[in-house]
Amino acid sequence: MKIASIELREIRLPLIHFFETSFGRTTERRILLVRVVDTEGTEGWGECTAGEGPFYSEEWTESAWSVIKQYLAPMTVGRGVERASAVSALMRPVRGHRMAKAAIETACWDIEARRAGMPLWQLLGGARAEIACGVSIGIQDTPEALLDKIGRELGAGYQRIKIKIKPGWDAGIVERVRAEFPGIQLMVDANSAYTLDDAPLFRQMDEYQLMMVEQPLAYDDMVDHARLQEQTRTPICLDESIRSGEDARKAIEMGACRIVNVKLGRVGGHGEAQQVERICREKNVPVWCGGMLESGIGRAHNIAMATLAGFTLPGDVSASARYWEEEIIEPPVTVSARGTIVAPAAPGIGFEIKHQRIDSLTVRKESYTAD
Ligand code: OSB
Ligand code: MG
Repeated sequence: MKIASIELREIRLPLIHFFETSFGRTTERRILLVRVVDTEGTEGWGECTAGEGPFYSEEWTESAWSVIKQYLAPMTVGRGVERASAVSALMRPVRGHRMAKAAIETACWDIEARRAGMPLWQLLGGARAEIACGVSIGIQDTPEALLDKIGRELGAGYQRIKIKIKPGWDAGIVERVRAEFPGIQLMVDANSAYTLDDAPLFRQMDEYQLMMVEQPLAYDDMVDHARLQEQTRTPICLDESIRSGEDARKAIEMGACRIVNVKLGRVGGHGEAQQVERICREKNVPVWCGGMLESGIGRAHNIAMATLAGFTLPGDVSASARYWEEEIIEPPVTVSARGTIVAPAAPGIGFEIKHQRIDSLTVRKESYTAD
């Protein structure tokens, strides 16, 4: 395929409920969408998963906008590649900025799948047509509100519950959740809110039969995570710290984690996500698909990725209706009563793009074409 143009736009999408992590509260998403068109007129869509501020990682909406505009679009527009898997190499001179790169790379995978007339999940090598779903529940105003939310998500069929923790909203909360819901698959995500000095807290957490503790320590650390894992029974899962297949290999070899959360944006796209999945599978480390409060386009890419064989644990990809009044894709993502999402059978990401809805949410838009 040869890339004829890249259209970059920002949409604003208010969340139905605020989402709070240890690094802050989000009420409205600022999402960058990328539409790539090849020289034969096939279009593909990708979503940049950068946050509204540089708090989950260094990347944020504005950094992604400028690096796409000034570097990534000029490096890719007008270039031809055999396969979507070769697009990352075109952007290799730019260090980091993986979420910005993934927006373009994933759109090219959508194009390749549409041109092949096959669903993206099959093109990626997916091993199953149905993925297992959990939910990620943010920090709430009161413990009662959290217990109420958990009850409702379990009632909807979700297979596992993840709750966000931070200092002051951790062991006491987990104890209450366990008392109320003794048998459920439960895990916590700290988003880097602790240090090794908090090891006693995590030893206390060992009492609550958690499936895993996600990213307790620094976002760029592996060494201290390995030390913490030596002192605790509950598996550590790394999110922020894993940016590539190589990171996954090193983290596993040094004992920094026993489970890996894979996010397309954080690793730079489908090609690198396949590497992470393969390396973890070869080392018998389970992986699952994380979420970044994506709109339907990012959600559709997540569904495709999560069909790969190594994704053996329920992920954070859940129904569109948990986030948005109205989706930007048709149909919206829905979850079955058994807590699963069925991967679509249509070509590409497998959902229709609601162009008018997207236009009405757009606050800025720019196009890049070969000159
Ligand atoms: O750490 O997994 C995370 C959302 C934003 C930033 C980081 C994370 C999350 C989530 C939400 O946990 C998952 C989702 O529902 O999309
Ligand atoms: Mg996380």
